[in-house]
Amino acid sequence: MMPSVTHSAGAADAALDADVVVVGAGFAGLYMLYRLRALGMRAIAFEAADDVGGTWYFNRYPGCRCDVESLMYSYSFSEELRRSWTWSERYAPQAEILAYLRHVAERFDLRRDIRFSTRVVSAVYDEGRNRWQIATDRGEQVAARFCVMASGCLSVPRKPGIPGVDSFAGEWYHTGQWPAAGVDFSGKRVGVIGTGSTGLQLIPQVAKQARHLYVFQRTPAYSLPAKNRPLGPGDSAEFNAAYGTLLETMRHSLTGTLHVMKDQSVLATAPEERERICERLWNEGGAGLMYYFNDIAVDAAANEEIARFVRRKIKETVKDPATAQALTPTEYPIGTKRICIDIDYFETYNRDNVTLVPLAHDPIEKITAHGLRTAHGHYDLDCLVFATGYDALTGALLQIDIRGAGGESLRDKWQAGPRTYLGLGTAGFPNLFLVTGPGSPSVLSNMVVSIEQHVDWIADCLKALHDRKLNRIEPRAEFEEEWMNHVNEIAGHTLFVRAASWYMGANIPGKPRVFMPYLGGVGVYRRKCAEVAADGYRGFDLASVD
Ligand code: NA7
Repeated sequence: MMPSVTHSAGAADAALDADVVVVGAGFAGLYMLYRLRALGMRAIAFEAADDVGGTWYFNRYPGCRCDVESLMYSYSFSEELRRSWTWSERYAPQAEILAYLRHVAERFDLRRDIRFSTRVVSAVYDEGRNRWQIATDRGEQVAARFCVMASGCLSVPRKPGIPGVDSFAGEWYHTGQWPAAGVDFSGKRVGVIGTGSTGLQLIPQVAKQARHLYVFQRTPAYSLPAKNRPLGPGDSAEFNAAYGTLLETMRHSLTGTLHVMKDQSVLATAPEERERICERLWNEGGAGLMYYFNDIAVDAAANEEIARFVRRKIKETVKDPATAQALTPTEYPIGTKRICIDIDYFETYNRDNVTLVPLAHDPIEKITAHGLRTAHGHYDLDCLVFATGYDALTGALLQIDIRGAGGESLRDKWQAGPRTYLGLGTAGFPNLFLVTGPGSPSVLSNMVVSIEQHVDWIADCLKALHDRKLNRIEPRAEFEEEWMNHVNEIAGHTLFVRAASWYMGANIPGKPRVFMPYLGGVGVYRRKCAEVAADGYRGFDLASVD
């Protein structure tokens, strides 16, 4: 049975019915649609943008690229697809990743099941009919047996509540909602607020254009060089030749990549040997340095050794000693805020047209019509860029009014932080699936590998329900409780909980501070999910109602 939903939009065809509603048409939503179609289920996806791509649609800021290597950051589900696409660089730029996702949508004819420029505003579980009632901002209503949230972990941009934030009279942009037409900064005085992964990618590019660039830095970032380079036919051929083995390695690794942690401690390694390893990994580029030794994430002294190595590199790169000092992170362990991977970030501060404004001793007082005032002065600006991040992991879910059995709202249930079973579902919300939800490895992993694992699990689960003539699945509260304890216990053994990161919700005032992703590793997690499924979906209540 093929989907019968057409591509027309609007309130005219209200009260559509589908087996599954998918929210979002990025990497997760597209693959979910593909799997649902193969199962013969009627699926309809809603996407706020006017095309596919999700995160890669909205994040068009200069310098935006993936910080996982392109060859690993690709779907694995279709060999034909893999052979039909060639990445041009080690770390693909945003435009190329978006083109890849468009290629996927076209190749598998997925667009016909997607309603674009349509935002889901509520999802209400109707207990009597055992259906989700989905409402959109265009007035559509769809009733569906199942609802899959493929709405992204980093898809709700956050503009900070700085006094006067809306009074700026010049042009302003958030990196997560970049204009499709691009922005020309030539001849402009530009201010960038934010030095996370995004700021570090953006700053070198803006510096090349702007008359003057002021970087307003609250917390300095640890960053490793990408050592980006063009990929030649030989790179893909080599990867493809070993693909089966490489894929298995990624799927069973800690992070869903080819970084395989050694059984080697930083502290048990002689200093000269350690230096040699760090130097080699630094020169190879990418995140390898973070995943070689086995104690960086758990032992403060081990972590400090690696942090010191990176600090020394900053000092060697940045010519002005005061700027180098201000760019050097010291207040949190390396890797506990997301490690950045950059191209010429620190080098950018050697340019005459770039000024670092460290906010530690000169905090922002307010944004004015003409720029930005700190405690010590006013910076006149033509453009202001917010690289200030996202309401991560829960933002996209909680901006939808989701109501489960008995009308309970997800916002209420998650008031003290998200609670899930395996990051795949949450008790009290039957037939609702989360792709890379909180409590799963999600943002601590190669998202494409994690997305495929989740989508496969969900699709297999839907098939199992169908085969057993069941139509209702819901996580059991006690299993959710146990899973959350496990997630918290693992996080508590690491240094991650020592940093005020968006992993902890610390970037959003008032957001509960709980460590949201699962730190047990992609491979371990995959095995646990597979065991749960093999054990008849242990921890879920299954039923047939109606
Ligand atoms: P992040 O990692 O949340 O970084 C946001 C940056 O903005 C960070 O440096 C913040 O400083 C800074 N920020 C936020 N609010 C303010 C205010 N009010 N004043 C000054 N500075 C502020 O977001 P990114 O977009 O860089 O990266 C998100 C993920 O997207 C990334 O990890 C990849 O996975 C893709 P703070 O550190 O909070 O002091």
